[in-house]
Formats: sequence, C-alpha cells, structure tokens
Amino acid sequence: MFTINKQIPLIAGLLLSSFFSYSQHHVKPQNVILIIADDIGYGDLSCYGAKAVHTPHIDQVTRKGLVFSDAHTTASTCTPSRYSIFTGEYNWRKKGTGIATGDAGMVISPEQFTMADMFRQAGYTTGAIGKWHLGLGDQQGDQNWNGFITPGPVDIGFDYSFLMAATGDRVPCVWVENQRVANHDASAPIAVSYKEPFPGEPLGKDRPELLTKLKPSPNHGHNQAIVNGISRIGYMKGGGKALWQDEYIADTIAARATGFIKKHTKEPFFLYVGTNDIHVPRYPHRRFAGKSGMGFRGDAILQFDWTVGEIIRTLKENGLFDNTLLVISSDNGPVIDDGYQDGAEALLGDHKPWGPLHTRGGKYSNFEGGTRVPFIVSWPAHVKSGTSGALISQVDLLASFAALVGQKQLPAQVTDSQDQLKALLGTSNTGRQYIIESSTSLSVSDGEWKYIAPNASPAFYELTRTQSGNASVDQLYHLKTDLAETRNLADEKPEKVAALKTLLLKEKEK
Ligand code: NG6
Ligand code: CA
Repeated sequence: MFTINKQIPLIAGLLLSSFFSYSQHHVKPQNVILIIADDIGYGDLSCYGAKAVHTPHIDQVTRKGLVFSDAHTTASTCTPSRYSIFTGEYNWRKKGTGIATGDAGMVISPEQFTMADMFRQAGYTTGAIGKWHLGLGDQQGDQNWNGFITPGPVDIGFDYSFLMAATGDRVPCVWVENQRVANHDASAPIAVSYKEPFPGEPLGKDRPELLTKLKPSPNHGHNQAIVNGISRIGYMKGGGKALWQDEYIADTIAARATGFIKKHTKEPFFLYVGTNDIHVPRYPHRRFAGKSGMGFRGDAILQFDWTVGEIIRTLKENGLFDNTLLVISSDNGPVIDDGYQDGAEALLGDHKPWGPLHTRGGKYSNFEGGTRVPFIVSWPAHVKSGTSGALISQVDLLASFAALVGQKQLPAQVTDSQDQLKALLGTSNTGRQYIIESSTSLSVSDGEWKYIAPNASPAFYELTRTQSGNASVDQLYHLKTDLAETRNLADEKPEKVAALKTLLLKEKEK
C-alpha cells in the first residue's frame, strides 16, 4: 500500500507532465499554408464587407476562421512586403528590397534565415508556388534561363519551388520549377534583358497591332517585350512552348498547389502560395469572364477566390483541412489602373477596394490603404471562428509560426518578428504595441494613432491615382476616429508626435 500511495503522486505527476509536454509539443498543425494574394485590397472580399463582388470560398473559410481587422504588411509593394514575411526583418533595414526586376538576383541571400528554414528545421517539407518576386540567381542579369539557376529557393529553405520569377507584367514569362525553366524549349533559347531590346523582337510601343489581349495604359510603360499578345516590362527573346498563357496562370498555380498537398498528405508540410491574382495584367480564364460585372479586375478576384476553394477542397478530400493552419492575406493594398487598359476604373461602380471603412491610399501609399490588408486564419481543430481587432504585422508570422511548431530559438538576424501566436490563434485580442509600415516614408501606428514621417515626394501619384500620404510636414492621424486619415492632428498633439517619433527612432537604431 505504502509503495502504491507513494507512487500515486508520481504517476499523477508523470501523467500531468506528459499531458503538458503533449500539449506543448503536439498541439501543432499537421500543415501550414500561407496564401498571399497580389494587390487584393482591404475591401475586395465579401468577408470584409464587399457587396459588389462575392467570394464564397473565402467566406466558407471564415465560417470556421478568424478575420482580422487591423493586420498589416510591412510595405505597400510586393518585394519589400514579401521580404519581411520570409525573413522576419523589416524591408527598410536592407538595401535592394525595392520592387525587383524580372532578372534580379536573390533579394534574400542564402546566408539569411527564413521562414522556410524554420519549418524545415521543425521537420516540415517546404514548398513555394506562384508569385515570387524576390529574385533568383546571384546578381541581376546573371541567370542561366536555359539551365540551372542558382542560388535559388532551395538555398533559403524551400524543398520544392514552382514560381514566376517576378510579376505577370515582367519578363521572363515562364515558370521556374526547382530553379529550371519548366517545359524548357531547346528550340527557343531564352534571353532576358532589362537594359536593351533584342534586335528583331517586336515591342509593344512599336507594334500596337500585335497587342491582341490587353493594351498598356498610356505613360505607364509596360510597352516592351510582347508575350501572348500582351506587352510587358523588360526585354525577352525565345521561350517557345515554355511561355505561360496568362489565362491559365491561376489554373497552373492551383494545380501545382493542390498537387503538392496530395503528394505530401502523410508528412507535415509548409506551403507558400503566391497568387498572380489580382496583379496586372489581369487576364483571368474565360470561365470567369463577366461573372463579377466589374470586368477583368473583379473577375480576377473571383479567380483568386476559386484558387482558395481548390486548396480547401483538396485539404478536405484528404482529411487535412481541420488540422491545417491556413493564413490568407495580401502583399499590399489595391490599385485600379496599374498599367493596362482593362476597364477596371470604368467598371468599378460602387465597389470600394480600400474597404468599407473608406481607408485612404492603396498600393504604393503611406496611408492605411497601402498596408492594411485582409488577413484570415483558419485551423478548425484549434481556432474558434470570429473576428479579431488585434494589431498584427505580417513580419510576425515567422516568430509566431516558430512558436507554433516549437522552434523556440531564432537567430538574432530575425530582428523584427514577434511571437504573436496568441493573437494569431485568437486567444488574445491584444497583438503588437505598435507596427512600422513603409512606403516612401516610414510610419508608426499603435492602432489608435498613426504618425507618418515627412518626405518630399508628391502627395498624389497621377499614374495610379494614388493618394500617397506624402507630405513635407509631420502627419498624425487618430485612426480610431479617422481611419481615412483626413485630419492631420500633428500641430494639436505635439506630445503624441514626439512619442511616436521616438518609437520610430528606437526601431531605426536597433
Ligand atoms: C511598378 C509597375 C506596376 C507593378 C509594380 C509592382 C510601372 C509604371 N508600374 O513599377 O505595374 O508591376 O511595379 O507591383 O512600371 S508589385 O505588386 O509586384 O509590387
Ligand atoms: Ca503586390
């Protein structure tokens, strides 16, 4: 009896400790999928209040998921924003993180620690599919598009990659699978240049009659190499059967993403899916034609929603949906005319891509419209459905995912990523104390107040019709009562300006 009695606390202790170690080490999702849309605005999805466009597949996710109202990118364009997601470091700390050309070298160097490295360490198979725009190879222009391109995603932690090097509107217009051009056509060797045209290759600016699918907007550029009846930024030669068809880009990305899921049903995986939707040139598949009533831009939103639906369906068919942590977000705010005459402006109607809250700005802007983005988390086994007002930044995904999968120690170079797992999983509504956003200026926001540092750039970008948030003076907005950032209170609240400036300075000195 004595021994048994003595053992009871021991057994109970063992049970308890194994329970706690179980909860610490086993409450992690089998898979993590990060879907980053391109240029989808805060108001472009029905779960964020859009009425004119319906995104039922994403609605289906939100019925069991968490919808964030105060989630941000670190920058208002793609390359810097994705740089921060993958490295956990603010883009503005590192040179060369601006919008990359299609022949840019790797923006993240192989020595850097990334989200993919972290997942790999935690035993997850890692994949990157779709839009990359973070450079390939060592330096600008040195890629061998007809052979092996190195360094590449494998050197920053991705076991598998199937990517468009930059954007739909930049050459080369080919898929790069595991650092080789997919379907490479030996009869049409590929050459790419961002300096000089290739003699004999037609250019959009000279041969408008060849632009059968979309025409560039005046003064935006996008009038260089012609591929598939659309002129692009940059010069390109060759490609042959490897060239992508714009109307199948979404189908290709969805097929690769669902293929990756089906191939890895038995092991944990991390999958990054960067959609091309709804970046320009918007040329969705004809099955979406006219379905939104808003032309190509609206139809591309439906195509994005369909892509999410394909991923969900595949997860469900393979019994993976409940135990997959899925994050859906965007890389920057919305833009209407970003370089092609696709009717987006004329057909917009009452739709407000910036959101039901009339957020000002959009892609390229320092205002909230540039960086406040849709952000949805789904993990039905552990995350309750609802909404969250927690202030979060995409730069926090790395440390939060690391906490999720038990990778406690992150290298010091992961300067800016905070463990916001509780906010991400909806067990806390607090989030960050403040976030830093970047465009032409740096801004700091604590969720209630936002400060934008002065700069000399124009207040309005004529080409994209963007209110840029640039001003030669300090700007201070009370977001809680003025989300549209219309009343600059800097003169009335000098102490608040000083406090936020101090935060910014502290961050810069880190
Ligand atoms: C801009 C392009 C724009 C788009 C953007 C990158 C011009 C005038 N505009 O420079 O069309 O490609 O770069 O978009 O060239 S992003 O979403 O990938 O950041
Ligand atoms: Ca973008």
